[in-house]
Amino acid sequence: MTTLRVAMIGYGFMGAAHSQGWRTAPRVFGLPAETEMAVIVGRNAQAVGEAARKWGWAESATDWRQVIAREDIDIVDIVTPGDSHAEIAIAALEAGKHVLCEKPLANTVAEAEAMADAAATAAARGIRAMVGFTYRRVPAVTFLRDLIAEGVVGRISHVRASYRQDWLVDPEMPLAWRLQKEHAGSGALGDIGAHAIDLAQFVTGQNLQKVSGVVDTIIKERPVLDSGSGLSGIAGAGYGPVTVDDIAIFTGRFESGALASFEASRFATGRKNALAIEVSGDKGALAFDLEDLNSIQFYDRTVPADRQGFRKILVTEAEHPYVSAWWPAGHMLGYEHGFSHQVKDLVEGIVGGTDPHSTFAEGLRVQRVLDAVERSSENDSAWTSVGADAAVPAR
Ligand code: SOE
Repeated sequence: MTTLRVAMIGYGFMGAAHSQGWRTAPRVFGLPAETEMAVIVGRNAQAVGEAARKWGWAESATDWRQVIAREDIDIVDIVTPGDSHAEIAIAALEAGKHVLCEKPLANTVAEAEAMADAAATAAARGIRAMVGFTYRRVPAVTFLRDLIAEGVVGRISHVRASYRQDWLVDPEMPLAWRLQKEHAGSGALGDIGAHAIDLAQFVTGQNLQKVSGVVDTIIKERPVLDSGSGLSGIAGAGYGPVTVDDIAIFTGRFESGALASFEASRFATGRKNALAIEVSGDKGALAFDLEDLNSIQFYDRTVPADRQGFRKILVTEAEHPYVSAWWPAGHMLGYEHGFSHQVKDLVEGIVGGTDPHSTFAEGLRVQRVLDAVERSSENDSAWTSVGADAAVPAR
């Protein structure tokens, strides 16, 4: 059995989540290749050394270019802020490494286009590239997608998707990298709105064609970070400008003509990590809520009227993807399991010679929607075309 040696670039929150996936997936799923957590890379030698020891990486390093040039590295896992995704991913693909890149794919459409082109070129050499929309890998989400594909809701008229958090309601929350456009590309829109957009396109199998939206920054200045705080931010004192959105609200129209409403907010007081989607059709409706991630809600209009109502379906049976590797029916999965499922699908794609979804092309599709929302907001919320990516199959 071959061994795939992994280098992870970055060591923040997603570094912890991805490390959990690399540690756990090989012990839960019968993967078709061995994987080794070879090296973790970060700029601060002491901090990344501590991360290596804490999360189980064999080595730590501070120069990503030197690491991706190593012959003994097969996979590069990018969990850095968005401003370095394109440079690292393209260099890794050109060096013949398989790439897993955190979402959103990039900070701009131009960067995402270059990454998708590099991935297409690399695919011809058997190199795989994947972007980390892990909520697709929650069994309940996959089941919701499969039911829609079976036609249980009929013709879709409306999709509602929202991702609401409240970690910025405190005005003294410091000016972290996620609040700086040059590092993050955008705010709630790209960070969590990207998940809502990808989810809506994934479960419906349709791409958004045009959007109309508004983005807003509620608190314009925040305390700059003490460089010793561990958060990558602006070293110094005083306050600095927030240069990204705190809230994004937009509508969309799918290629079928169905309408969608989206909300991405970091000011939704009381909502900690509330991703939710509801798909309404002429035969019924389906809904998923991350705060109850082991189940879906199904409304069936085809049963007698006195029996109609949203009913909860627990998605923990062994028949569902990923579930049988974990626990018996009714024993719940959590947020972290999607990262193990992501590792499973990537390794199987690499060994099987297939591009695991979500591909860079699908990540580019999401990037085009993000860009269109920002252009719409700059143009008095006018309807704005997402732009054609005919080659991107909506899953
Ligand atoms: C912060 O908003 C964040 O960590 C996102 O970056 C992740 O993608 C999301 O899954 C949880 O919240």
